[in-house]
Amino acid sequence: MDTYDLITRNAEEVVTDEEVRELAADPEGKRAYVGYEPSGVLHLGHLLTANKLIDLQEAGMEVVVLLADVHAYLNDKGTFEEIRDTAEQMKAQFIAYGLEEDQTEFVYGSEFQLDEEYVLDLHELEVSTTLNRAQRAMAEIQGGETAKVSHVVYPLMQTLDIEYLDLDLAVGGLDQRKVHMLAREELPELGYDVRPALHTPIVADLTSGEGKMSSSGGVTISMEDSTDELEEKVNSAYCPPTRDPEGDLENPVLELFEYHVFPRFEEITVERPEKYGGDLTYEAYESLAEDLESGELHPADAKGTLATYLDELIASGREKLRELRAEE
Ligand code: NAL
Repeated sequence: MDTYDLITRNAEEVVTDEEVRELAADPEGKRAYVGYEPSGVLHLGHLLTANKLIDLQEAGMEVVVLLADVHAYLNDKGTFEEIRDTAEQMKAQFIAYGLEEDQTEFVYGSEFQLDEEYVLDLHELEVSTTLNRAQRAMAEIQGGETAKVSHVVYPLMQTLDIEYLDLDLAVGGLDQRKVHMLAREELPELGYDVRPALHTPIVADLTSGEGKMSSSGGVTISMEDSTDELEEKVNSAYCPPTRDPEGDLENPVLELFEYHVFPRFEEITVERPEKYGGDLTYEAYESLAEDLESGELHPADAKGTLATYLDELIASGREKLRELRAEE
């Protein structure tokens, strides 16, 4: 695969395409990052951006994972000590998933965000940014609670991190786009360079095909799921055999194949008894999607296969999580 295609595959948006093309022309040693508010258990939402980091490593870039402990603290996710503990667990699960430790730089936000120079730059950004602008940037991340002062500081710090981690590309889910747009506007105010951003899609809720998978109340697949739980969740997923004519609903089963399974396996095999036509193998997502639409591939077989591959993907992270919990 061509480097630009590898860097941008499964991206919902790149800002700007021209800047990313420039990066793709000379990716060696360029730095990309994703930041995560630490959480004790990784779910598929985390793994979607992790897959992108693996693509970028393959393209020759250096990847930085920011364990955003101070951001989680600002977003009221617990005591600082609790957040540091969950960050450790998160890091261990990422490594188990395949972000190799010698190729990935894991950085805690608190390692540099409390330095004098950083804090003074932050205050300068607070002066140059309107409250309204910062609130809008944060709306999708914070999800509708009454904004606290911490919620407007948060996107300003995310903006500064792009400079302080010396990054060439900011990566995040589509819910991060407004923060990255703010960063593109505000970094030049401080005399810093504008950086391109790449956004991954938000996967639809598994049972309804609407909204986002990681939202509370919905069904989420995580490193905590046993093989049986995972199978049960995938089997109850919304999987219409044909595309919704209105186009409002996504097919979460197909999305999981596209964003999670095909990027990590060369070839997918659907095991079927001879009397149902025997095994099917696919090297590309499109051919599987076409077979589902044409009726060649039954939704039940698609789900069974999806569950098997997802189980393989989360197996080592699940094992790691169990080890960590046994130590506690
Ligand atoms: C992502 C998050 C926090 C801080 C960051 C700093 C730099 C780059 C990315 C960052 C977490 C993210 C979330 N806002 O919603 O999980």
